[in-house]
Amino acid sequence: MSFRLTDALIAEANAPSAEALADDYDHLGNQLARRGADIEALTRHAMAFRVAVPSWGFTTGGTRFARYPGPGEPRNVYEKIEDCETVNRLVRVTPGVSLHIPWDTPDRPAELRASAESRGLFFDSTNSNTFQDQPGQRLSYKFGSLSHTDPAVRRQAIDHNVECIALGRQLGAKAHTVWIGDGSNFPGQSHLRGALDRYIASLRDVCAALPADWRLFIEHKLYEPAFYSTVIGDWGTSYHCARELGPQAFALVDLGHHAPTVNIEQIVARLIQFGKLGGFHFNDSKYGDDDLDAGSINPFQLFLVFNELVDAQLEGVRAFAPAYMLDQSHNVTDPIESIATSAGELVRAYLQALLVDREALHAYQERNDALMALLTLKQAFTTDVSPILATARARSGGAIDPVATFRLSEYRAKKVQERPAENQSTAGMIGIV
Ligand code: RM4
Ligand code: MN
Ligand code: MN
Repeated sequence: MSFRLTDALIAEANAPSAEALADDYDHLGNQLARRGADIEALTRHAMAFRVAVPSWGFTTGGTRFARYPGPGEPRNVYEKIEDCETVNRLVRVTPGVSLHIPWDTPDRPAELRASAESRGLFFDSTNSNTFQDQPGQRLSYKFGSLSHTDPAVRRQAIDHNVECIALGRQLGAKAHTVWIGDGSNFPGQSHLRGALDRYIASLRDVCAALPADWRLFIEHKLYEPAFYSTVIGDWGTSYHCARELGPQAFALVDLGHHAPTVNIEQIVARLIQFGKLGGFHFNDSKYGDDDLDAGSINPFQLFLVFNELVDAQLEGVRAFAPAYMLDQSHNVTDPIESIATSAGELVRAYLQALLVDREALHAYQERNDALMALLTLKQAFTTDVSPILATARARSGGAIDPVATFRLSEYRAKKVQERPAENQSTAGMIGIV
């Protein structure tokens, strides 16, 4: 039997801090009541929040240069599901799992689904990979995939996406995410309009394989691996494709996929307004697609994104059900600790956004009182909602302090015993064939 984080262990870890938490919660409740906010309603919102975890985030990610695998890391998708359960048991808001194919293709899908369900988890989406060649692959993606000049390569990439959807159906998923690395490295290398035409034509074939209750998410990214032009490089292109492809296609915003100065919350607002916001890959970024932990670099930006989401939610904007997913790469931390913490940072930003006095903000906007509008946002952003986060977790059976509880459990040390290292590559992406 493999080691699991039990309710008893979590309760034991919670016990010593329960009284102090109750005090802090009461104090915050009184403070918020003076502002007209109901702490119990906020706690219910925190308990109802959901974000999916990425299967590919449970092993050390590495950089282009090296990967330093941690001891006791999962060696396959079945062991990754154990770690997903552990995160969800700690934080109780992450029952959904996104799968990367073929990195995490199960050889026994029915067994994987049953294992996930027995742990209170489900598969929310599949992600395709046509940005690498796999061993034995017939045609290469060196010069692109869905937008390749050669129809045979495009067909191979389409077939891969269709296979991802078929697998997702077996696993009970309801969405498929497409990110491609297609683009060019030199001016003149690629016909810019032609490449986009070919991409859209390919995705039409992928869409034709989508079950009626599925959504297709199109993920844009500014650059990398292509360094001169990228076919789906910005939200405008993604939005155009989503419109072309019809009602099941949406744009997905990965927070790390924009130039450092771009106003991401405005992109979110635009996509909401146009009915094409599909969801998010949450992470944080200092320079580019850094895949750092959500809220670790720019928590104010994360809050401003949630401010747009809450604003739209309260207004009941049409076609508004964005999927929340984490997409991070953990190089120097334990992936379980990072993912659990990041999930908490999203709930934090969500609660802060719920605390915005929208009536006051609206009035200041109408009067063009820029300073008071900012201060209204800042009042919400600077409220320490930690006691709500901890209380929501504890009431759901989770940990008051997820990282401390995880460490106390010695989960990783137990997994070192259970998961003796195989021939793990320590090469970074540069070393991957
Ligand atoms: C890409 C993009 C995709 C992710 C891959 C691993 O930059 O963010 O969502 O699946 O990386
Ligand atoms: Mn992503
Ligand atoms: Mn990325």
